[in-house]
Amino acid sequence: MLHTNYNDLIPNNVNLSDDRRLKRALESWHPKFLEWWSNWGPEQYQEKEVYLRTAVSVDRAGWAKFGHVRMPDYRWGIFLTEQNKEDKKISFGDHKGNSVWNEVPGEYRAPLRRLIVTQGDTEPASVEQQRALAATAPSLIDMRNLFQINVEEARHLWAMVYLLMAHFGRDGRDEAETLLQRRSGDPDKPRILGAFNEATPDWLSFFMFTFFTDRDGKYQLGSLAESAFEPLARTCQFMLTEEAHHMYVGETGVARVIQKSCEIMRRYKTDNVRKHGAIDLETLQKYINFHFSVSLDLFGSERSTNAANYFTQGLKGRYQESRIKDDHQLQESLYPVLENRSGKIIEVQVPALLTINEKLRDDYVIDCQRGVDRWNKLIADAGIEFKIELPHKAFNRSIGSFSSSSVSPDGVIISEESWKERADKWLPTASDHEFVQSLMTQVTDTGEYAGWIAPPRLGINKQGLDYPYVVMQ
Ligand code: BYC
Repeated sequence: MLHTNYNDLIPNNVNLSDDRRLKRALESWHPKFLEWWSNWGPEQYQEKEVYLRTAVSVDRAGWAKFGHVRMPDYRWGIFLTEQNKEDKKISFGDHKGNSVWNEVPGEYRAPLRRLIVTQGDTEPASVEQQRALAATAPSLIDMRNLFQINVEEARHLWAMVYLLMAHFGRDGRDEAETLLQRRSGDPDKPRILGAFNEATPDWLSFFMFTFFTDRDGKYQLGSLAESAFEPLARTCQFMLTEEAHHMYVGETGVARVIQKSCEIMRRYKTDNVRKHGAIDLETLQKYINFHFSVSLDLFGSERSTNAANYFTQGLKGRYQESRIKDDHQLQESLYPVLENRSGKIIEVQVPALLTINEKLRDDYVIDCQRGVDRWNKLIADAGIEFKIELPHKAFNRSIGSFSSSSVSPDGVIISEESWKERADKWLPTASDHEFVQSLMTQVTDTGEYAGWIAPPRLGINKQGLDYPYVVMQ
């Protein structure tokens, strides 16, 4: 047994020091977590000092403490957003108006466990997907951002493991072990959701992943933050504060790729930026098509009785449930979904209760579009005629109504042959991947950047761009 002072090691606001059973469970999980981190977390650089943000409390002063730290010494804490309402009420579903639950109701044990495990599984999965990227980091600040995201995803794993161990007894402890055993992309023990078994082979994919897939995280966590099971709601609220930085890394990362491409197009008066070591906007569009469609799948089917049950049971709400102006029970209302009817995409009205996944997906699409608009503004400001577009919701889907239809990015159902002929124009090909990979060389001099990406506008925590974000000696 490892003798560690857990009160010091795990910053928390859950009275860990008073809960001997939970402490014991975490004590036996902790070395397994560290073993997973050393085998499946970031490759190399574990001994380097990295300028990281650590949460040591949930208040303004404590949730973002910056300093240099070796990643294995990172303090993975357990935090729930403070509860400031005395008698908080459930805001949706059959139990609307009743007090929220601090313990798991027996009848909802299985679905709650499933939701927490599905959420928990994505966190280590993304760390596994990104583990080789530091070797091709385009700058020290990018390498640092990668590591920041990795340690925080691991903290999110801790957050879910805490819920499992504190509220699900023996089953929860077993699930916590299994979360360390599944592996992204492993055909024998894959991660639960599709996108988390895809490779993240290069930095363009990484920026796309953090823009599109982390944004699914924002919407899923936002829905779980509405849960009647208060420990889950408060845990997810706190996770959302960290998630914002991940999406910022994605959005600014893609913006810097665009900026570089536009600079080169203008400087050399050419569209052939590849010749000059930059990524062309057509390739960027293909990456967007891929990552957007794979992330849309993460919301589940358009019609889902699982989601309807989660909603009526009060386990998972809609995004910002309390701001929606309706009865929050959805017994009568309808919601539009798309369907393939005899080779045409048509809109049908479906009982809203069945379309909870679709509503969340629609909220997500609006949010993605805002980021795309900002990217397009950069292109327009550079005087270049090119418009990035999100593909149609039905394009390249593996889950839901369109999983067996071939659909073009502009939303036309096409034959399978036509799809095969044209897919290379829409999705990254092996040769696109090869080209992007050919640009991936590591740059570790402070304040220097790889040729395919512009410098960021700002450093981290008001530090300069030439700050030693990772100490390389
Ligand atoms: N891949 O009724 P349906 C994040 C299954 S990301 C594989 O539509 P449901 C992060 C489904 O399980 C946020 N299988 O599904 C981001 C079901 O199986 P059964 C992660 C899929 O339950 C970046 C069947 O298909 N959090 O945090 O309504 C870095 C029927 O489907 C998929 C959550 O996802 C798929 N994509 O919805 C790090 C929140 N989709 O019952 C982290 C928790 C569906 O036939 N999860 N299936 O065996 C959920 O709320 C729900 O599980 C889902 C699925 C929304 C994912």
